[in-house]
Amino acid sequence: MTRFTQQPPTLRDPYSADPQLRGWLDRLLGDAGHAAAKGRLAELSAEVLGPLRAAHHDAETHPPVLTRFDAWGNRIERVDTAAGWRAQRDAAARHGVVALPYLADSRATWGAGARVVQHALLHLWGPESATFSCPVAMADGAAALLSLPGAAHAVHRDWLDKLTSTDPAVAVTSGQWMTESQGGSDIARSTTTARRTPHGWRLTGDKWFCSAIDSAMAIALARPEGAGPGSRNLVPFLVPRYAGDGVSPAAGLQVLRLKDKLGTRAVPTGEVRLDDVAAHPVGDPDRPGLHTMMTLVVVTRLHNAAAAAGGMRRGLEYARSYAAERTVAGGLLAANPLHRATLGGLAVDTAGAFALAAHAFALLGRAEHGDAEAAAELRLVAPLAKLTTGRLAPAAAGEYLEAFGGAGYVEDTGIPRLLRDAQVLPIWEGTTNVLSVDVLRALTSADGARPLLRRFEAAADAAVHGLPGVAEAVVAAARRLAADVETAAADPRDPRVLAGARELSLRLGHALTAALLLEHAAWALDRGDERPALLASLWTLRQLGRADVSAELHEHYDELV
Ligand code: UCC
Ligand code: FAD
Repeated sequence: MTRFTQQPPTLRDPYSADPQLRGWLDRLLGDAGHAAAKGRLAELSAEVLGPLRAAHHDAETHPPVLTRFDAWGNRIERVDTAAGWRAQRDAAARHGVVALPYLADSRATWGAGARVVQHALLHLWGPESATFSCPVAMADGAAALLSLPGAAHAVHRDWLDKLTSTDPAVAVTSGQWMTESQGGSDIARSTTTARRTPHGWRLTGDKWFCSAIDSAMAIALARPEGAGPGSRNLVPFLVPRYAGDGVSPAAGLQVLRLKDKLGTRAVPTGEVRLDDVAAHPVGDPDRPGLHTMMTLVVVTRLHNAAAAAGGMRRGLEYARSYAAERTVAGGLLAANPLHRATLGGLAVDTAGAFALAAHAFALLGRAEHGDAEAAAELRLVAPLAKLTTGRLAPAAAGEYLEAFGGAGYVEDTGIPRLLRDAQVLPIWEGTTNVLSVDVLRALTSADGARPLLRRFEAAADAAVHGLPGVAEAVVAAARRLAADVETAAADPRDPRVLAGARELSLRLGHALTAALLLEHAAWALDRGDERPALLASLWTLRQLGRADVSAELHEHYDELV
């Protein structure tokens, strides 16, 4: 009897096999800038294919374990993680995934573009990181926060140096403790308090979701005693997680439980009790404000978009590989028009998610380098990128599973993880609805939608090179959006406006994506590269024109997938 076997999907080198990534790096960094990054990207890519894939598998199959007490009844609160998780920690430091934008030599080489290079690293590594990309995101956010002028204390500097170290023996990651059981979206309800003592500040309260609880520090929101209610009176505090020995928990800190989660299973996410735990305010505690904390949150939301786009890219790659081997109805799946159209559509969505994430990181770099226009655009692009990619990723992941048939539902193929891990992306770092309300907030701020509306106009011009109907779809969508944005900005608290916030935000996100893809396509056409124009046209027709482009997706499968 012959044993029945199926060919497992293989992975090509994620850097050299991703023309969109390479094209965007050429444009955003210039040829010389991209050339300067190639060595780093190729090195990480090679590691992703080998040791990091193995480490990823190890960490996923050996979830973290919390031991609260030793055999003698002493409280130890030890979190044991897999060797693979620790290998990811080591790799994140060595490859500078957090550090890159903060290093003097990368700033000298790429300037604001260091954030673009960082995004490329995340894109390559994230899907094989066992979600170590989560503590990386929070460490980056904490580093951005500690880089603010208001965080100039020696304690801040010391932690910033560790967060941005490329030496695995020195580098640390951070947690981000915002959520409390009574409200994760509604941070205003936070009850954790901060008390000033002769020996410094002390925090007391319960934090309900604390991811990467093995990290050396966290940034926790707390309300200084005597401060008023509401989110405006919360202050970010730096909390060292461990005592001086680096092993025992900080005095007063308990990890009550690890969450049993649908996905992100390698990440230890704890429920934490703080009872007079030593902490250092970031910024002036007498002048509280959530806006300081939002420096961190904007960074982590961008990482979320990067994770969505990276995960979608990897799902596509696996599905492409499987389709090239699997036979149905007397031929290869990759030759079947309907399957080709299905994967072609996913390739277009993947390209859109990448464009949003890449653009957001480019803006972040420019904003951090003092570009006020970029900062104004980022205010709107950050929630749009997070919420739009956060909805695309689980939808795509569901399709990737289906593309494997039954094998996609079988745990040890590794495929179900794509869906489980994608499903967190629209929840943490602010749900789709909460970010849609944030979009309304941003639309009423100083520059409002102006930067986006300008992009839509430029896109309409660029679209004339695309497939028939593309320019018309952009112009019509832009006109409708301009009117709807004006209505929303006039009275963002009107229940009818609030009810439509999600729909409006997603339409804005899709139109922004079309604009970004078209902008890139126009640049690429000048260099004789027609693939980006195909992607941009298909995205625009599908998302803005609501057209059925199945025949084109089938026809152009080899270019798209
Ligand atoms: O989930 C989490 C970590 C997960 C693990 C890490 C994953 C990383 C990605 C990995 C990839 C693999 S941490 C928890 C995340 N939680 C949230 O994001 C909270 C969601 N809720 C919101 O976003 C809400 O919109 C709030 C809490 C930010 C605001 O609600 P309020 O209370 O209604 O706030 P207000 O009154 O509208 O605004 C209060 C202040 C104002 O500033 P001031 O006081 O100067 O007037 C606002 O302008 O906050 C300012 N503000 C902002 N500033 C509010 N939103 C923003 C913003 N987006 N940017 C700048
Ligand atoms: P709620 O706020 O109760 O939301 C319930 C529903 O109400 C949602 O559908 C939401 O969209 C909707 N809703 C809420 N407000 C509005 C509104 N104004 N308008 C319209 N609809 C609204 N948090 C941390 O601080 N640190 C962490 O490290 C962390 N790690 C996490 C890890 C995982 C795996 C998960 C799943 C969550 C993590 N979180 C963390 C918590 C996460 O940020 C929150 O769960 C999230 O922000 C939602 O808050 P909530 O759970 O209180 O839901």
